[in-house]
Amino acid sequence: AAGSHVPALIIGSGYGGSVTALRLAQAGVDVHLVEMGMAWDTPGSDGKIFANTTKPDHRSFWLRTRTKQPLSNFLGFPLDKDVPRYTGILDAEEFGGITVYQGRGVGGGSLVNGGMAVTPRRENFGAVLPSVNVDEMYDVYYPRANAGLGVTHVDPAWWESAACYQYARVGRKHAQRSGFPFVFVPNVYDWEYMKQEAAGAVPTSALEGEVIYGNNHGKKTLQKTYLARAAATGRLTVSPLHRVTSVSPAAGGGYTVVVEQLDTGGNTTAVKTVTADRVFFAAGSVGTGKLLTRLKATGALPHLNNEIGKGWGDNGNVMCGRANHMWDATGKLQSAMPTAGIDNWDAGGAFAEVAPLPTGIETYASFYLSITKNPHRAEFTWNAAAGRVELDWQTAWKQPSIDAAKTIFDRINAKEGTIYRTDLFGSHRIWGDHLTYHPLGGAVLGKATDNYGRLHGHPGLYVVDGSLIPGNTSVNPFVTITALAERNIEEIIATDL
Ligand code: FAE
Repeated sequence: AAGSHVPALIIGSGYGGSVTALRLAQAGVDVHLVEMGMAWDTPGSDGKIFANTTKPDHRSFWLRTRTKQPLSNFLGFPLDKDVPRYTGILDAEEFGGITVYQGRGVGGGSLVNGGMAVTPRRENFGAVLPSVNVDEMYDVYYPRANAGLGVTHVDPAWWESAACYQYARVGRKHAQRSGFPFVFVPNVYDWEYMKQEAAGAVPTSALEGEVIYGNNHGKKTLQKTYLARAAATGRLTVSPLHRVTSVSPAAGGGYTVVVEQLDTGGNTTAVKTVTADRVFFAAGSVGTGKLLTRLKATGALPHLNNEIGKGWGDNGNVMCGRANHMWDATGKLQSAMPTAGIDNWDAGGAFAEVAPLPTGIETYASFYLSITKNPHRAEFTWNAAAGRVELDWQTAWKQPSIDAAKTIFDRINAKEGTIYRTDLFGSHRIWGDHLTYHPLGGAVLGKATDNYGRLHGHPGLYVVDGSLIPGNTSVNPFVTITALAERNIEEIIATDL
């Protein structure tokens, strides 16, 4: 409603926003959470909330008329198809040199991600967030984040014999035969549920290939963890299908926040104004980076500093597949939740997740998403003539990531006598170097903000999401985003409220 006033408004409901909502609510603050995506709490006509990975429909993509699947081809055939334009769950946001995949809805990226919940190796943390106390992170905030997210390890005995992890066991064999450290990776999926799936006792989700368009069962998304606990305080109000378009200082103190209400076709049906004492930017690296860049450039928030929009990176993401011999079948049943990685970070600058390729048929393929030590950093800038924010990432900047990934897969291919797959990304390409799942940076901690996420120049504005992290986390990012949000909000509650 026009003219309403809230003590705390949070923009976006991913990891940073959900942690902030819970801790503020527990501290007695009434919280208003504004999320541009849908609530994802109501089944469609098929009885399911989320669409299957192999059968994308209107629910799958954010305001597109044609799917843009990360794996665009299979056996040389294009997979994309027309779908009705809808406020679907996965946004394939295109910039000049990169497509950035992001979750849209209450729960942010937790709705679409693989659930891999990885804490970086302690000795690598200094390069991730150099101004943050390492002991505090590993003694207090990483444990708190892992507990809050419900992170657990797969039962190794079950894993060794489960048909759905044959692909991961082949991945381990090949990694170890080439001398690479193979590591188990924790996840937020409910392993007991997955065992029941495998036993045929419950409706399948991970074992049905569900992941990037949402999981109907089994995955502990933020809806089931942080946001459920925040709601239970009675102090949380959530507005789905509401998009923040402006934040500016209010005459009587605090900030005026302009919010557009959307329908499921993406049309604006109402424009609302709210005054908030404090505003927390949790729109994700791209959402927060774009919003702050525009608000600074257009004079809405004139005192933001020149670090706004900078330090953006892709966490060095690059994908590839390998073609195995016939005796190394990876299984026609593949759990969509990865459990394992190949750690060649020290020697080659790459940490490769052994990823599923849940097609429902035997592919003899091993598929990997590598996180690599890529030094390139891009910047968001305001294009006034076009009225949009641009990102100057260049496709060629993925070359260091390809080189790093090759330190693992060239060696495995040489050892096994195998080759790369060229049928997954179109045009006979080996490398999926056109995308990232892990956008990071844009309002970097200690640069655009102080050491706890307070934006310079405008008291009462905070950044709490992945845009604080300067471009790389050395592993999958959401545990680090969560732990950093836990650290920062504790300080902000103690000092600012
Ligand atoms: P995020 O979760 O993106 O939340 C931001 C929210 O803000 C979204 O819900 C937006 O809709 C909303 N929003 C944006 N702009 C506005 C606005 N103007 N007004 C209102 N709302 C707005 O941010 N990471 C891992 O650690 N492990 C994995 O296994 C993994 N797999 C992934 C797989 C896929 C396919 C994808 C896309 C990502 C994956 N990630 C994974 C990355 C992870 O999900 C991501 O780093 C976090 O979700 C980022 O958290 P933030 O809180 O920064």
